[in-house]
Amino acid sequence: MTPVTPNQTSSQYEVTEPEQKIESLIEEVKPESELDLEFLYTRDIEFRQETIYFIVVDRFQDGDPANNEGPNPELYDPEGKDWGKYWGGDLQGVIDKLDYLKDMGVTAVWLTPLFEQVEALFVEQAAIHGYWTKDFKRLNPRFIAKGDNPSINQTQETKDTVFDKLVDELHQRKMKLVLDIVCNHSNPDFSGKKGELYDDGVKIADFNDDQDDWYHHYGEVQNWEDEWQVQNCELSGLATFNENNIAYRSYIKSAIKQWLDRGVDALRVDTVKHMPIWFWQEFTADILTHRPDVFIFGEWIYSDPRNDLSVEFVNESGMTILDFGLCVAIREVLGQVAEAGFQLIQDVLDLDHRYYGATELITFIDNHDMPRFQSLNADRQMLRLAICLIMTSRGIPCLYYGTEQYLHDDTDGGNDPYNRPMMEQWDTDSQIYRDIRLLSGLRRLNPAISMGSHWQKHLTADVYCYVRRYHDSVVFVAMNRGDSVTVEAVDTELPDGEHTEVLSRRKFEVKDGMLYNLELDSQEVMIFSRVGERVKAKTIVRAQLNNVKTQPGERIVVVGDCPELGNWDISKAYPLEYINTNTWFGEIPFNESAGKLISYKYVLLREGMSPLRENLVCRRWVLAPEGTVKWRDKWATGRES
Ligand SMILES: [Ca+2]
Ligand SMILES: [Ca+2]
Repeated sequence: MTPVTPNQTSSQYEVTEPEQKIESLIEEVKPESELDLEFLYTRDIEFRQETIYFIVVDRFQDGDPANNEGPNPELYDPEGKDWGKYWGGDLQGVIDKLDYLKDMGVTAVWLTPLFEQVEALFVEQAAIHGYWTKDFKRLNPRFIAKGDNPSINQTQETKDTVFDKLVDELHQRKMKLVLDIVCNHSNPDFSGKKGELYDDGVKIADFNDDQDDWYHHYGEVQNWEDEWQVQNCELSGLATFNENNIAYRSYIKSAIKQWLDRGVDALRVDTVKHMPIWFWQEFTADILTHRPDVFIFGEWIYSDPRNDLSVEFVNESGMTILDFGLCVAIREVLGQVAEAGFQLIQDVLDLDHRYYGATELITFIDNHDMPRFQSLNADRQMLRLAICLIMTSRGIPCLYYGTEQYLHDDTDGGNDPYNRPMMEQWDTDSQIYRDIRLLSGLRRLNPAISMGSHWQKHLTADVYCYVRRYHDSVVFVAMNRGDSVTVEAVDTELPDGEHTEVLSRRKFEVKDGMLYNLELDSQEVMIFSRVGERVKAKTIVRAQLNNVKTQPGERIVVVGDCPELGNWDISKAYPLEYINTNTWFGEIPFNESAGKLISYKYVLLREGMSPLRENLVCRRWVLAPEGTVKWRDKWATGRES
């Protein structure tokens, strides 16, 4: 029973108390138990306060010219003009710019896949994006120092590579590394070598000589409405793994675990809709058993709260996803200035109740697979509105590299590959750079942004005012995409008195919770923040209850057998906060019962009626002696009592 080594960046999750105390408790309860203790009080990474920055490694910064030619100089264009070839960016370049990112408020860096790729052109394109892997246990030699890929079967024993230096430099700055992984496919056909796969330099599979059934052989997806085809057939000729093969599953999981052991903090998972959900459930279970404090999000391309399959994936796969639904709406409203206006964004947020964890979705306005936001709309003020929106809305914001420098190339509408230009400047005084720095700080300071509910307060095609609320913390946002306008009165939920607007430092007077005659300039955005009391305790449980349908006026409390939960006295139970019609959430402080086994259940309180308790004996948990843990529970239907 080895405790998981906490990574260096999440000291608040460390468990320093000796295990023995817990161990004796467990034995009291279940002497024959073979359960791993970690399961009972698992720390869980809290990622909602992070600000993610997504880098296409080859196009960010060339920190090591010696690796540019790689194994095949023909795939490198020193001029940076051939969009299908490598241009020289690498991990040393990322390290060189970490202070630039840190100062901007970036707390987590997502890099395109770093694994060794096929070294060839396929449809005039080299694997600069990293999604054509040849060996999941080795690194792309163009991204690391010469000699960082040692001899066969030794990659994971060498710990002084540029990759390790990157992890170390990130963690020294309290930043996190998001590793981009692909489980669905390896690589396409080039010179008859489709799907040649290696295990740290040793060949283990070959699509064209697939004796051990590592791949599916069903050809290209023909009908995108056919779920079986989408999961089993090929995408653009990529050799598609046969997940029914246990040897394949063991290989891919062992590869990812090795990189986690080298200090990776989070995973971004490619093409999740192309594999069955049972595969992902097994995958996330194994990964989280290996490292419970790893945060995982997937790419379900064009996921949408109206799409049952992508919603099911978020709720049942063990990972969250990139929020394409909100991305599309923001691009329509602020990029293409759709006539319907902000209602399109509200329509998406109104469906948050479909997700168990809407506050953990990854929000973004563009990425490497679509034209950059500014290729839709070059107006810098509109970009500013879009950035302020994702920095203050529910979800975890992810910025595409260069956005802060207004980087875009509009050739052919700016779509792939023109959405991947080389970084050109590093201006730490650009408006967007400064906004992100400010709002990233606000996200960490004010829990209403990272964990709270969303309330629309004023909505026209051009003007959107909303409140984020968690307990007594509030953020009020007003934005105007049109001509200057005066909003007669808008409810801010802020306490009365003078408030300083976050972006402009101007002062405003709030009366009866309202702002009166609020003048919004053309394309102006205003943000107000009030930070309430923060919960402090030895152990904080972030309890999330889903699948409970409440009516206005009803409340949810947690009652249990310990003083913090009222010793089964419902009048002393701990109240949760309403997030949306499907989700209640609260940070519950534990001091006296930290490190102990407790029992609890949820109770629905209704005006004029007796409390409705969950219909189960109770839930049980051994609380971590200190740190933060999460409970993710689903309401067990109560019966009338
Ligand atoms: Ca280089
Ligand atoms: Ca597949």
